[in-house]
Amino acid sequence: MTPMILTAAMVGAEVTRAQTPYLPISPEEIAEDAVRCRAAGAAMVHLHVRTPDGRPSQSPELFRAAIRAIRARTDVLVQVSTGGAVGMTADERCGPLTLTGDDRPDMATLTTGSVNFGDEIFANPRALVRDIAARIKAAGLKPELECFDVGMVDAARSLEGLVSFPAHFDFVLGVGGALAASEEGLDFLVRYIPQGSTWTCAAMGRHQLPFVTLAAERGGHARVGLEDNLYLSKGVLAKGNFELVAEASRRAREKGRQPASPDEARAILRLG
Ligand code: KMH
Ligand code: ZN
Repeated sequence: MTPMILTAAMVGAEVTRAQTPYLPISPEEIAEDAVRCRAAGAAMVHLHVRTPDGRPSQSPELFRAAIRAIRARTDVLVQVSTGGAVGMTADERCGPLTLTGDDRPDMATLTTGSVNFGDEIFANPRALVRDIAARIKAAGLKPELECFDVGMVDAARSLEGLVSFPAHFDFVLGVGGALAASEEGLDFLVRYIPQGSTWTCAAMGRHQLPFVTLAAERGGHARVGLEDNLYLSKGVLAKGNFELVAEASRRAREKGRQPASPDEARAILRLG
């Protein structure tokens, strides 16, 4: 069976220290948790960064500091967010794509359409999506196509030329106002993406860990972490991203899937 790529969405843009004291914010905290995530079975981290006082930022300098701190201690792959936080401009969102040389990320996310995001709107008009897709391509990176709803798969297909197919998708399920986290929804999406594409599943909140099991059974990959879920079990905060990765690894193995190493993830995702 194909090894299962576990991605740790470690920081996000929305979670606060008031919600969980275990959210890593400084480069050192992010690196420390990343080392533990790698030991627990993560092949990749999905990275957002924060200012020292915890505000979301897409500053290249802050990304550089976090990426250097991570790479000084572990070989985990680094996938940067181009989603940032609701309301950011395209230039802000693309900050981490400007990093080059040893600071260049391994991958970048690309959300392919606009979507309700709780009570806010995560705005991704088509021109903006094409702009970010072009910048990801120019940076020589492979995008992870983030689909919060079914139509976003169609929107992704329309990026032919800016995105190579078969591609890699991330099904983001259970965001308030978007596609719910349901087994039927997942099954539909798996059938619906272009043949030969790879996929990962990021389910929100209490759905996060059960969807690792569903993804493992279906030959997919999974994303866990504090960006999407704070709890290891009902009422029990995860004491770091690594605890969620460890539980995801256990679930993967239970279904006969070994957590992929970064090298295996590179090969599965056909990263350059
Ligand atoms: N923070 C969300 C508004 C991504 O990382 O590419 C967008 C997001 C998507 O997290
Ligand atoms: Zn994100």
